[in-house]
Amino acid sequence: MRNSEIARVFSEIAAILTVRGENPFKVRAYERAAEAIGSLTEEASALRERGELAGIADIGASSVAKIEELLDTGRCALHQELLQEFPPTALEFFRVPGVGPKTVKLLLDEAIATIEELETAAQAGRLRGLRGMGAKTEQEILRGIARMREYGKRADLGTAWALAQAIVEALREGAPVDQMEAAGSLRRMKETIGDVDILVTSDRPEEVMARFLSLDLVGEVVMQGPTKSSVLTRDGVQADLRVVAPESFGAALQYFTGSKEHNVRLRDHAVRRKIKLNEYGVFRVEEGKEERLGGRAEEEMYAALGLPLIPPELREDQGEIEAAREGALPELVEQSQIRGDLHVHSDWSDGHEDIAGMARAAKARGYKYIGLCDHSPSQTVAGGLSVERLRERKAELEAARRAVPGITILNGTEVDIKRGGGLDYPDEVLAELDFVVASVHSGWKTERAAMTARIIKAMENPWVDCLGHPTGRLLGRREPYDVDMEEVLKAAARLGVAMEINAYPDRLDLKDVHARRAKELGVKVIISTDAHAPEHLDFIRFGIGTARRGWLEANDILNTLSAAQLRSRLRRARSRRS
Ligand code: DGT
Ligand code: CA
Ligand code: CA
Ligand code: ZN
Repeated sequence: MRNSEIARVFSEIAAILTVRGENPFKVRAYERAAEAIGSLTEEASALRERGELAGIADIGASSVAKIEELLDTGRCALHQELLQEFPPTALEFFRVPGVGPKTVKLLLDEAIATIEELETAAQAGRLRGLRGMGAKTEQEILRGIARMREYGKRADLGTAWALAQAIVEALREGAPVDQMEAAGSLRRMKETIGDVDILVTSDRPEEVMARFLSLDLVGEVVMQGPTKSSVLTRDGVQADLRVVAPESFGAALQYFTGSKEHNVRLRDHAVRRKIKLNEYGVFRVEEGKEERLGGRAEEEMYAALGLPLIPPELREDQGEIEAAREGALPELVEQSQIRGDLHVHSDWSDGHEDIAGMARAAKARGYKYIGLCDHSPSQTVAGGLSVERLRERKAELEAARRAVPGITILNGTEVDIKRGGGLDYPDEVLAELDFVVASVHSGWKTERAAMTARIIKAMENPWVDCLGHPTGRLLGRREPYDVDMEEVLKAAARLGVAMEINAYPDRLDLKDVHARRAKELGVKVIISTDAHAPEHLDFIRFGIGTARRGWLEANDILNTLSAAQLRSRLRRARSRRS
């Protein structure tokens, strides 16, 4: 049994216990175990063989027992027992944005147990009699179902990335491949991925195909052929593999990277120059004759048009071809330029690792600083720190500074923005901190004007350095809250508050187009992972992808600065607001 399947069982237990109204801390323990298992870099079965399951943070003895039960029997008794009283089809309800545990309980009491039944009931106006529900809720539910179906077919970037990585590694080890690259929306780092497209060259294509179709992660073969096959993985994501000739690898990579809109625009551009582009190469067409100009390397495709290579993240037909023509492509930020992660949780709130452990993991990634941003008191379930606990944390933080030299640990917080725009710590407490991220974690349904005012009021606080995950969306699970982003960005420019690109793969918020607008308005961005465990620090690549899709360069991003530059920059911005 794979980690993702074990994690799913734990999440389902947590979901059902929530509906039963069990103690939130008990529920949270299962959620944390699910997260911990989901972020393991090794299979649980391997850890178990070495007797290391019990050593994983956030996996207690009872969770270890359940994992072993799952590994041995493929089932877990508690899970099965809970499913007795909870129709498995109703687990889908949790995937409908806007439907929470209270609603699920009401629905089950009414014997509504499938998405289809829920949809019919909402359409027929049969929900509005239920406690707390009106015609508006019915509309929200119907919209949520539509959203779920739309998203349901797409994987999040993190899942697709891990999958592509696993396929590439397996083929590199076990098949005669030469060149290999993932193309499509994954290479463009889009926030959700319809399917994974992998291209390879090989002089023994049949062996590559055979190996691909026999990979452990393959759930079902959808289509199989000598040069192209498609599979559905066990996670339900489709992956296509194409074997192409070496002299066409660059052409195929260009073509299958897309986007379709970019390719259409590029071909328009080519036709006017009597050039033909396709997945086999680039050709000059004159008097009915074709002369091959290239296709082995992707650069050749653009060079034939007199253009520099356009980075994949820009290929969305958003002005990139014109910019390339004018020599005005941005120098997109790169991972090597990121010098620190400024939104990291420790086990003082809901993280899985202690302060020194997070610092060591950041240092191992070449970082010069981290911002330790545990939650504030309102986040009771996420272990939000009271003022006393926040001050106690300082002692351990000092010890970690001594224990892990060579990296600056900023004493920070992720402070809640309360409903009126006030903050969850008093100003004199915030003033003691090196770095303050302010985030909305409640009142999602606040209407637009009030939400916008609430956020801007928080940004006016002199101690707030950065607005965390600015629209609060959880891809496929929760809609962004209704906020006037243009107004928020203008306020950020005026107040010198940075905007976070939260790299956690189900957030990616600010999203690409908002990041680009931020840059236009002169707003600085911070790319952070919101890491709750050391491995999460690697999510930075998804935040960088989003920043690149937003045309951002190193000087748009504060965490490309040195620790000293960053501190002085934050100090100056704070003094502007006080
Ligand atoms: P996805 O999978 O929905 O997240 O998005 P993509 O961009 O990966 O799309 P996909 O997998 O359907 O096709 C991969 C690329 O192949 C696409 O970005 C551009 C190219 N492509 C596919 N179909 C067409 C087409 O009809 N015309 C052109 N110009 N390009 C196409
Ligand atoms: Ca694709
Ligand atoms: Ca595809
Ligand atoms: Zn956070």
